[in-house]
Amino acid sequence: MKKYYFIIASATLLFACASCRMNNNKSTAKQAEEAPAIKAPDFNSDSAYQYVKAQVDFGPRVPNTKQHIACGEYLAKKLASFGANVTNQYADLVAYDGTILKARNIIGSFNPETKKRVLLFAHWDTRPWADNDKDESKHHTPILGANDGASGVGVLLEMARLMGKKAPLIGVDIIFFDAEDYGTPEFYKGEHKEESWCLGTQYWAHNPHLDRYNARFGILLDMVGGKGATFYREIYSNQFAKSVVKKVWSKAEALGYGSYFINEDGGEITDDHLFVNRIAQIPSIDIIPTDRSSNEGGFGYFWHTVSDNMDVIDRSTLKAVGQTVLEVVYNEK
Ligand code: AHN
Ligand code: ZN
Repeated sequence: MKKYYFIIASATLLFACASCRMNNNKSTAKQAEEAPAIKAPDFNSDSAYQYVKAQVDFGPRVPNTKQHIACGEYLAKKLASFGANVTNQYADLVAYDGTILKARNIIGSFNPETKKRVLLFAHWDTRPWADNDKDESKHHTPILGANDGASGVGVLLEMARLMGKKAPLIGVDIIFFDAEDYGTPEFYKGEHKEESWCLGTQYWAHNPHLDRYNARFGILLDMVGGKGATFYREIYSNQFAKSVVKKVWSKAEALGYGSYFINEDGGEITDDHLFVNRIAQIPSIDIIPTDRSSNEGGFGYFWHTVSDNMDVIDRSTLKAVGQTVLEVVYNEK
């Protein structure tokens, strides 16, 4: 008799436990979708700003110059100091005019053993010509590229610093691509091909640093430091990676950065993400500004001009982009 009681009692207990667990699962399912896998760290915009400035302090980072070599060393050392697994990809790439560019893609990996990965990228080279400057005499002057080059890299370095202190659940690969901005200059009379841009990215997409490399998605940060920048949903990003656009723009909105990330379509931009999409077939988006204040549209009045210096960089924009992308990454599991 005693034994039966015991069996019934434990069966009841078991059942209660199971249903209780089921209830728990049900009630937390929705929260789990929204709650981050782990809490994202706080993006420090002063730190990011310093990483932008450190690059600009080298001077223009044009391929085949000593400033470019020195900055490449700095970037690889920085990633390593944050605990990333660093791979360098050196390549001789052919520019629109036949110039051979001694290029270096720099890859920093966190959680390298994990198959679940996210790819974050930016270009680190700067344009050899201020060919969009109002002053024609400046058209052959190399730009400092505080926004166009250093800003995306600066934001990713700050993210790398934070990931080194507390890793996200998934693996993250940060790639600093070279030779993005050696695309055919405006003043060139010959043919203008879109493949003259993003040479480092095209090389990597054909020759990834790891055999059969893959990632869930990719995010490109291009010119993410401009004062009052507005990021519209770029067309190729919509075409290749609509769900990623949604993920990022709705995260920005939820964090209160809706005045930076505008929930409207922008233009169609030939940029590093296009080749990651087309060649490597990793669904990737571009966070890139559209300046609707000027009638020209474009990426801001300082784009490809000698004015692209530290004066155009705003910590608040770095923060909006950095915190948004951080939260997206830490939300992956
Ligand atoms: C073109 O101007 C064709 N694409 C913009 C890519 C770019 C240049 N991003 C930064 N500099
Ligand atoms: Zn550029």
